[in-house]
Amino acid sequence: MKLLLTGDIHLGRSSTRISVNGDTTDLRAVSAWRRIVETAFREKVDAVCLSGDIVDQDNRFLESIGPLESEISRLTASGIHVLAVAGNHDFQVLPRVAEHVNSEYFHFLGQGGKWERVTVSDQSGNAVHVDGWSFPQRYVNESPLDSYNLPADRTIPTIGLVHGDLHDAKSPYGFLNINKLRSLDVSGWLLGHIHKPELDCSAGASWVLYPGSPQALSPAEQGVHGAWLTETEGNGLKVPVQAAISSVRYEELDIDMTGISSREAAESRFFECIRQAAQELHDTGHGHCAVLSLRIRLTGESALAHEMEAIATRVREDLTVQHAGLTVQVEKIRNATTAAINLEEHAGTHTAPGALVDILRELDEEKPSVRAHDLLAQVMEDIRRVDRTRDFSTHLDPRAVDETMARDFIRAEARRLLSHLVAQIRNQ
Ligand SMILES: [Mn+2]
Repeated sequence: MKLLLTGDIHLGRSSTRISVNGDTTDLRAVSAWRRIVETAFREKVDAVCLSGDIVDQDNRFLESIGPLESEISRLTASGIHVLAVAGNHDFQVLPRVAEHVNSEYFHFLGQGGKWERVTVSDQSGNAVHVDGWSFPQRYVNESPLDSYNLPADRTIPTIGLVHGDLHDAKSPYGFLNINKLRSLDVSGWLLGHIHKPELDCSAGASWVLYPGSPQALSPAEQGVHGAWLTETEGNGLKVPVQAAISSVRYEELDIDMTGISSREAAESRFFECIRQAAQELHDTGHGHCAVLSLRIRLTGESALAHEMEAIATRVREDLTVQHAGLTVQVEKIRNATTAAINLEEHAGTHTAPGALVDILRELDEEKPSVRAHDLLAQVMEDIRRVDRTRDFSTHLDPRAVDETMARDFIRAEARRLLSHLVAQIRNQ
């Protein structure tokens, strides 16, 4: 049997921070949903699995109910099963949709936070269990896995559908422990909540998939965004494969400005790197993608470090690049270039710049020192704490906070501080 896997569609929303002159690319999540359904028909799947936050109840959701219901009906009328669980954004809406879609092929699973199993089969008698749990309200502080009680059946594949947070044990959005997921008799887990696609498929264990938002919705949602396909194989499920769906691709691009010493050279470097990014996306196959939105970070040491902000702003205003069939926009530029500072000169000097240089070095070591390790842990916790504050957590979708994010943050701040300290010393 063939299954299509998706979640976090957030019908009602559109890709944000896109402003390309004259471009008419459809940025709406609802259009991505229609492309997903087309993919389901084209791939002749037996079932479509939806892992929550299909509808965004904070954003024009009444307009989304129609297309959601009509496309589900189109699938079920063709004998394709649709299985859905609710997330924190659609715990109220999905039960209403379930009432309207009157088909034995539509299954709203785990209503009220109670695990529920539906077994679907094809005409040749192949079958798969689908175990699902739905958000009963917006916040869930206990782990949905604590109440998993469905019987193990190793004779046919089982897929688990649940919306929740793999990364933060204190999450108010249903913490899911990865080891617990792997220990249950389930062939694969389709999760929802985190918008960045994430596939964990350690050998010998069940795979765990965050399908990600099929339409990339913000500059934080980088990389390929789409839906996923899997097939039953004996009593298991194959590792899912991604099918690109999003009409927008957000990427971060570092441009190294080392050695650049004139305005003209800076502009050329800029355009050359942007065209190259578009070419690379084109060469790897961009599916439905029509807009490439770049968040650029200027790096390296340059004599023009202090002017880089102004140069970048001007280039950005003039910029419309059509390259390799893509419209390219520069959404934001961050200047992380530094004036040439000789780190050696300050290392181990028992001065403020010296202390920063030591921290920068310890962070880059393969095995960070106890101090660097503690600092990373502290910064990760600080970022999570800020993300959890009410203003952010109720309006923004949560993001995975990891060491790379913390390290980049510390490095950038230390560099910035170092430039200021060194400039002060020079000016004394
Ligand atoms: Mn969610």
